[in-house]
This record gives sequence, structure tokens and C-alpha cells, in this order.
Amino acid sequence: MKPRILVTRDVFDEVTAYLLNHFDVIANPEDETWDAAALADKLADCDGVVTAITDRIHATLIARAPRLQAVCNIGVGYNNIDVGACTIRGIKVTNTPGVLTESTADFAWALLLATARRITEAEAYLRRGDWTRWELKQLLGTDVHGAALGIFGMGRIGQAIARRARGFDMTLRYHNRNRLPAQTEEELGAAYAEKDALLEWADFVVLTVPYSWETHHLIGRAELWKMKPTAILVNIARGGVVDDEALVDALESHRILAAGLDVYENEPALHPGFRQLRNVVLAPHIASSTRATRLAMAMTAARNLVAALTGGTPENLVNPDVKA
Ligand code: 8YV
Repeated sequence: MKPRILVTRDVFDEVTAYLLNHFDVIANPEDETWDAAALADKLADCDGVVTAITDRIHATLIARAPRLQAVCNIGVGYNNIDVGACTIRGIKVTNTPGVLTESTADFAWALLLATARRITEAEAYLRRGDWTRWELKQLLGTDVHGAALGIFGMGRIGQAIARRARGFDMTLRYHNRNRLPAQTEEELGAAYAEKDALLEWADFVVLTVPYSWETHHLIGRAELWKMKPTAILVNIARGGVVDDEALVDALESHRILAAGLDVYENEPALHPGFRQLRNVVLAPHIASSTRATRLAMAMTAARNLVAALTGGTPENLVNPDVKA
């Protein structure tokens, strides 16, 4: 008998076809939103699950899934999963690093440029029919070229963003849990800085850190108030890394110039303050969303699940201490 697996979101046909070669698949072709109770019911007799950020895999849920052996997340971040609880239960957890690096870095630049040059605000102005004449001082933006770029989180994505900064002749500094080897710093043209020094120095602050209790509200009121009043914040990391309430205040009071955001606390709900502001560019968590990349992410999760349930070691196991 084939193992039984659940795929919580509508994935690509290629991915479903691949999974069907190995498993009995409970799919979600209508891409319904399942609440915790519905997810628990569906998982009750499953051996594995392909999840997304929208699924909270916590201890209570795991307790109701006695057969569960693997949770394979579509995404590099996996803060939606209680990895400790999975490890104790012998459940393998995997993520999808690498395949989304370049697309996500592209999008960080899309947000940075759109925010600096007020693209969405300018487009709304045109759509409203407000453009009746050319003005010298119309929609004045901020120069990106030659500016000071500060990156929090210098993993794969942070480094890919850093590589792109060269084309804009920017000066680059970063802050990370661990300092990079000197050779990597040299290749990227990036100097290490302490957190406060980076906030005070940067014209653009870009966040790429994973979410954890350590990075919860990494950027809060105190940090925002350290930034230059001309600075722009870009968050492609995770909701919760920024204190949204404090950011709304900082944007409203022009304590910082603007922000470009892809992620939010409590998403998909949006802090109502953001909607009223003109100096924020808002995207619905789509940094990795190109067809090629989302397909590669889903396929990576599927491959991880096949390895996990056929006695192999999945390539992207995040809890290697797990007892098979
Ligand atoms: C995903 C992400 O699209 O990889 C991540 O951690 O935030 C996004 O690229 C999302 O997690 C889908 O589950």
C-alpha cells in the first residue's frame, strides 16, 4: 500500500503527477483555506504532508496525526512549524532553500526601486486622472545609485541582494548573526556593522533575516527612530520581524521616508494604518512568486517528501537530530 499524503495547497500539475507516482495523494485543487480543525481531520491518517506558510503545524495538531512522519514545507522559512515538537515525535521537517534565492533577491530590488522612485504612488496618480501638467518638482524620489545600503541577514538571499547592489554603485554594509568570512565580504564589497551603527548609517535598510523569537520585532520603535529621516525600509523577511504598529507611526510622522513591504504581522490581514499611507509600497508576500521559482519550490518539497517516506535523508532536512 502506498503511503498516504496531504498537500495543503493547490500545487502545479507536474508536482501532483510526481507525487501520485509515489503516494495516495489528498490534494486541494480548489485551494481551499483549511482551518486548524479541518487540517487536523485531514492529517489524522496521513504519513506525510506538503505544507505552506499558511499552515500552522503545532504540537496539538501533531498529537492528532499518529502516522505522520514528514512535514515538507514549500518555502525557505519554516517558522509556521513547531520543529521541536516534530523532532520529539520523530517527524522529519524540510524546507526549500536555494531555489528561491535569485527571484526573491530580484523582488527585494523591485520593492526598493518602486519605493525610492514612488512608482505605485505615481501610477495611482495617473489612474485617478490627476496628471494634467508636467512639473519640475513632481513626485520627487530618492536616488538609489551611489546610496548606502544596509542589509540585515546575510544568508543566501542577503548575498544575492548584495551582488545586485554593485550595478548601482552603492556602498554596502551588513549585520548578521555571524560575520561572513573576509573573502566573502571582499567579494561582495560588504563591510560588517553593528545593528545600531547600520541603522544610523543606511539610506536603505533591507531585511532578509529568518523569523524567530530572536528576530521578533528586530525593527521596532527604537530602531526606526535611529534611522535617517530620509531612509527607506524594505522588508522581504517575515511578518513579525518589524513591529508594524511602530512602522505605521514612523511613516505617518515622517520619522523615516518610506517603506516597501512584502510581509506583515498577522498576514494576510494588514495593519489598517498602511492603507492610508502614501509612503509605503505594499505587496502580498510574493517575493518568490515567479512561475519557475514557485514550481521549483513545490517540486523540491515533493522530492523531500519522497526521500523522507522512502527511508532516505531528504536533501533539505532541517531537524537532522530526528530519529527515523
Ligand atoms: C514562500 C517565503 O512563498 O520561502 C519563504 O520562506 O516566505 C515565500 O517565498 C512562502 O513561504 C510559501 O509558503
